Amino acid sequence: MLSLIYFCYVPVVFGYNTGIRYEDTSMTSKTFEVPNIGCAGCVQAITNELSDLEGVASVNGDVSSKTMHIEYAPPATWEGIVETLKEIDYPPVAK
Ligand SMILES: [Cu+2]
Repeated sequence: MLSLIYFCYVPVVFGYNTGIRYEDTSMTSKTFEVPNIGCAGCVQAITNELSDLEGVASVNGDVSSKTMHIEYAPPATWEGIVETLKEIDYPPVAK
């Protein structure tokens, strides 16, 4: 009986935690083009730099479309991300 209760509660607890996490962080996702992307190494360099920023949750890129996708929450800001991209010579353009 005890084990049955345990199994019933596990999904409830996980679902609850996930819900709270999404409410507390106002996650923003943005897709943008980086014309200077020329190969997978460029995407990797951008991914490494942006992943180092505090608040950045995920970075993905596609070489053929020269497109990056980022998910972030405070303290990361779009302005800060743009600033970082300019510093490493991969300025973004608005889609
Ligand atoms: Cu490259």
